[in-house]
Amino acid sequence: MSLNEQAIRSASANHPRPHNTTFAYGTAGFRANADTLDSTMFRVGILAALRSKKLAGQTIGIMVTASHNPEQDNGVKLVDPHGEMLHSSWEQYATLLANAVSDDSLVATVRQVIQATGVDLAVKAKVVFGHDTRPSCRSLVRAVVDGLAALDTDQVNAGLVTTPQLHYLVRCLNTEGTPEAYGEPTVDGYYRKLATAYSTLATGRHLLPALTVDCANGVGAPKLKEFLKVVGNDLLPIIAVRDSTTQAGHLNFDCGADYVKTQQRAPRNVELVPWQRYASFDGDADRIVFYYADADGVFHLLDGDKIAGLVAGFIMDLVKDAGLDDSVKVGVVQTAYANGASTKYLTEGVPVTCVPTGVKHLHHAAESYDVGVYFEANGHGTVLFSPLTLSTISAHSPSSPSASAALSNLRALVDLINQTVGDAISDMLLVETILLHRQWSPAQWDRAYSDYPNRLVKVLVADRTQFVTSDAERRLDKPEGVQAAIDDAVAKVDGGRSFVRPSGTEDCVRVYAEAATRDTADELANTVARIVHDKFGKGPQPASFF
Ligand code: 16G
Ligand code: MG
Repeated sequence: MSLNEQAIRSASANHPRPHNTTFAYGTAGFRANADTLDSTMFRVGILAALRSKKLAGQTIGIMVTASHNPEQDNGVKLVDPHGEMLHSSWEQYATLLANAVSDDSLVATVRQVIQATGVDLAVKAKVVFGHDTRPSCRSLVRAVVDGLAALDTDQVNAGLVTTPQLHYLVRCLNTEGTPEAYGEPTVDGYYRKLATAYSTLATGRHLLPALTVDCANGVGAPKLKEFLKVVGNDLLPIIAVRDSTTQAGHLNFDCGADYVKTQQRAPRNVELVPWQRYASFDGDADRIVFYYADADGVFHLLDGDKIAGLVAGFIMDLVKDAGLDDSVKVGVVQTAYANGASTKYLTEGVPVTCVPTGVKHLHHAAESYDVGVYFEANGHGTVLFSPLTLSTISAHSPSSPSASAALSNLRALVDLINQTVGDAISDMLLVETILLHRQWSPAQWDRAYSDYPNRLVKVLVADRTQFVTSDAERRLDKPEGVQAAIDDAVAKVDGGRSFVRPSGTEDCVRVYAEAATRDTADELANTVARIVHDKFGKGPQPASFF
């Protein structure tokens, strides 16, 4: 079969590329102001079709979302057959296609990709796509569909879904009818799988007070409500707030996981009742953080690091109680943003790996453990069970009634966790399950360790590509000399740690600092930010970077 160049060219004419814009496939796909993205969406449709053809017609996923970004932005993430992020070797092709300057050069670039990757055009492509609640999704999804049609692709429209639901669908569609079948490939199937697992784990336990969930005014709101109808309120008392998806400008505005984590405070106008549990999703519901206030009204964050500690401890206990601790080992994967106190706490009980920022890195590293718990501090994460571990868990025969109870809980946990990607709804159920089993208040969960004071700041630089890191982003190799200056600054501070890395989603460099006290952490962040800004900064240097 040959390439239908004419189909591509004429469809491309309806999706002209904006001038003077360069697109780059970043940490999690393309992300930009929605007005600039029509041509990119069209081309992503083409790329997904090519990727599917390359992988023998397996289903590829496309999610139109800009996650926690402001409402006027949009973006797109590509999902590989197992439900994981697009393989990094194909990111360059995404970037090439997005930047082809004319309809003709787009056709030439498609040819180039086909040649470089050995795509067989005779294979029928299959793609499933979905979108979040942004008003711009409607027309951008149409552009995706045009791209898919130009390569005569079989399409499944998943409609309005959370990002992790789309990942789940991809994996289900590709494993349906095989021994690895992941679940029924529908959103209802997703709800039923999670609800059944949660009911197994929660039934008969003494209920905790209701959890208040801030849905970031995004897709998590309707999807959480759909799920609650399936699971029923008796087992899972939840109060949803910031659940408006129809009012313009509300998405992620002064609420949501990113706001709560970076501002270290509750969503605006959400009054925290002391000692009650709260959680925030982000705009596409693939992240979650928890928090509470103490009797003095002081805000306490339970972020991805705290979730990782809670989850790893619980799974290790279940594995031990089930009599599997000789054959199933738990490991944790973090990034340099993990609070030093969490790393110290975890290392006392489990192996801990540090990898560069971005889910693809964490996911990959977690695959090397029997049970790999991975979480970014920002609340994105999940748990992976290796294929061997899954068969060990399903074949094991317990030696006592208590081992048997632990084993059935472990089996239900495998189904409760969305193993394709971090999932706010699934992670929420996981945390709720553990708190229910432990009968813990958020303050009891928080007791494991106290975070070191820390500060994250942005520095605007002329060219962030000058910044090259190593050692899982904890050291700067380039520009030369900067790392030595950072080392000097860190050495002067009690308990100091600091690193600098270029953002993969915004045009800036990020500086992280932590130290023994609030003041010294803040001071260290400013000192290191000044080191960067003095030589490479753009615009006037602020008196303080936060
Ligand atoms: C993206 C990543 C997230 C990471 C963040 C870092 C995925 C699905 N998402 O949102 O994991 O924490 O980028 O952003 O990989 P930064 O590079 O701007 O600091
Ligand atoms: Mg997100």
